[in-house]
Amino acid sequence: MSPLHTGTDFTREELQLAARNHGLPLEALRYPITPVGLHYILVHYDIPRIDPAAWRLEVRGLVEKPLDLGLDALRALPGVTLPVTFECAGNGRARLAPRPLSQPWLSEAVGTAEWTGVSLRTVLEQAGCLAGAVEVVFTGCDRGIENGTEQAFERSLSITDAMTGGAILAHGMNGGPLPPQHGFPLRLVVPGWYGMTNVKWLRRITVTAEPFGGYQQVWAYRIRQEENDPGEPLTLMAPRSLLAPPGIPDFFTRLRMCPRGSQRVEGRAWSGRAPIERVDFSDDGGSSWRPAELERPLGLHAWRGWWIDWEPRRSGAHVLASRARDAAGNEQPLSPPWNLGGYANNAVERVEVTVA
Ligand SMILES: Nc1nc2c(c(=O)[nH]1)N[C@H]1C(S)=C(S)[C@@H](COP(=O)(O)O)O[C@H]1N2
Ligand SMILES: [Mo]
Repeated sequence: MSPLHTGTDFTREELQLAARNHGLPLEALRYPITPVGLHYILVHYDIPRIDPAAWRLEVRGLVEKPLDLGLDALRALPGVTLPVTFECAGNGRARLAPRPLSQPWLSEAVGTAEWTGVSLRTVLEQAGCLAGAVEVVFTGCDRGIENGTEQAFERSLSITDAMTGGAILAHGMNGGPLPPQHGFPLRLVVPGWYGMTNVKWLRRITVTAEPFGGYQQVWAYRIRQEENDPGEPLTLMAPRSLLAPPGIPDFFTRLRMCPRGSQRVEGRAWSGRAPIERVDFSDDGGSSWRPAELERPLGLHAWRGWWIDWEPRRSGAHVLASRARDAAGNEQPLSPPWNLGGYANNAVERVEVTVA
């Protein structure tokens, strides 16, 4: 498990990860579908270079008919295209104190793409799951070391979530092929779940009779308060909202400068648990709130646009914030929920601006 860090300084290893895994530049919240190069990226190990002509997806384990599918065979199956919002489970980690040492996201590990592929259910039905199947394990081509043990990046879903959760085996993103950093030639996309579920560079799908005990399933990506606590697995994304910071930034501090007078503040809100029902806006750091306007939903599993016409009442410093609530009554907390891995911090974000 990640060691904890109490200082406000960042370590060399955190800088190294932050330079590899970039976030969504927050001004890109203005696009409903995130342009490919602006979508956040999280890669645990190295981005593998894969020869599409030699690559096959293997379907193995408790199936009637093992499959070996090439890219052309997958593209020939009935296709689905769906806008899906991804958020890394570690988003907001760098705002926790003490801070778990890992990828130091502030709030930018989010993006929405239009994923094209084949329904996972179609492929599993072609293979035919046998009686006794309980889980489906997804194995990537990338390899690395966790806690001293070499492994592939692997995650599982219950057979029910795999068959009925609307998951896609995606070979396309925003109308083009998957770029290498997003999982070329094939990745899993599970609508509503935190990002780690969406295994990239898929190599094998294994139907199993036992729950999967791999590192990314039983050790990482669990909400726990202490080391020997087995914890609760991370699944569906908690509600969250962000705003595209208005005005212009100072180059180094990125503090914002805004004009006086009415201006439109816009942002996006999402939840993997239920549709977004309400977004409130504050210009006094969360002491008072006003409802924002909501755009028409993009899709059942994509973020929802919101906006408000904001007229600062005076010059000087203001702290802007937004707070989302979903139809199941889940609402963003005002302060971050702490856990050992630094996951699922969906606390209200505060953006300082100076009106001049
Ligand atoms: N094979 C593999 N799949 C992976 C990862 C990885 O490192 N290897 N990272 C996961 C994590 S933690 C996240 S948040 C998402 C990020 O997807 P993206 O980089 O396409 O935005 O991919 C997931 N799938
Ligand atoms: Mo992630």
